[in-house]
Amino acid sequence: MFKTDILDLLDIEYPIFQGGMAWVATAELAAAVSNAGGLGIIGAGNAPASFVKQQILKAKELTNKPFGVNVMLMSPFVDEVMEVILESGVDVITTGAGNPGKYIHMLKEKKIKVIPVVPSVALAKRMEEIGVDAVIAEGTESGGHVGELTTFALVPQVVDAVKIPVIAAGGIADGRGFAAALCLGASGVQMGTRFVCSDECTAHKNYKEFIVKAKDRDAVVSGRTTGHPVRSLKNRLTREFEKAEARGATKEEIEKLGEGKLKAAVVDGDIEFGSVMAGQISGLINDIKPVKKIIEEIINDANKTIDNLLKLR
Ligand code: TUI
Repeated sequence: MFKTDILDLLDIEYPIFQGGMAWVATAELAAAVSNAGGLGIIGAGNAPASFVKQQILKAKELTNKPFGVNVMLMSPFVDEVMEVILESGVDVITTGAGNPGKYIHMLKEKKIKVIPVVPSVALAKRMEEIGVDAVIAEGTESGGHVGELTTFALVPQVVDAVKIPVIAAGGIADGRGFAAALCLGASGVQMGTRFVCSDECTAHKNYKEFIVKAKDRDAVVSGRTTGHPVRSLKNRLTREFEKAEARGATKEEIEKLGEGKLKAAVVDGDIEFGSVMAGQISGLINDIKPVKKIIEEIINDANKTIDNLLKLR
């Protein structure tokens, strides 16, 4: 069922990736997703290499299935994190917030699969040229650091531009979104926000409940003037960003406002002044449940969606 090319490539059961979200995507969440047949991914974010190493070791204790690590390329520790990944026998890495070009050669040498997130056709083509295994085309609906194009526009354009598998991300949280992504030519999906609202996710209860309460227009973008726009749920922090940008604050001032705020939200549960990064699909997410149930429901609902679609012919 839904036997796309990435199942054999990654030795997984369902073409569903869990986004490698900084602070949120810990070994516990990644292992739960991999154990349920998807691809769990540890989020390295801005964490030091020693923390990433611990997380990899913990995930190996919790699952025998393949899992990945997301490397956030703007991290000050990116070189050390890559070293840890090369040493510790991770199956696959995804990358975000930049171009992983300079690391490809050493990763390929160790047979580690590389799947970068791309926000554009141009970057997808460049990544294919340097030999990555697949790309994740992430639309601006997603949470966290975002590009400009929507998933609906980006995915089919990337699919037509490259021969490698394309994973769709941004705005997907249920079986309809999964089926739609396959219709656009994707080989699978990556979901972040949906997996935040799982029992196994170690993020603070306040963070999960804030997503459950969110409505369609609550996930807003801040920091466009810095060149690193970030989508998070409206709160006092996003209003501070708005005010700072309106008065023409410098890039440095705006970046300073955001420092440490993701951790404050995820770990300490400060949903008022913290950065509650989440996607536009937050309004669709109304419950917190086991990872296994999330994945099973998506596969069952996608089947129903496609059956209903065929009845229209
Ligand atoms: O990376 C993400 N999402 C993230 S990273 C993050 S941590 C952070 N915190 C504060 C400020 C900024 C980041 C939170 N969420 N998603 C994948 C993603 N990658 N989205 C967009 C991109 C991207 C953007 C530009 C990938 C490549 C790129 O290319 C630059 C180039 O060199 O061409």
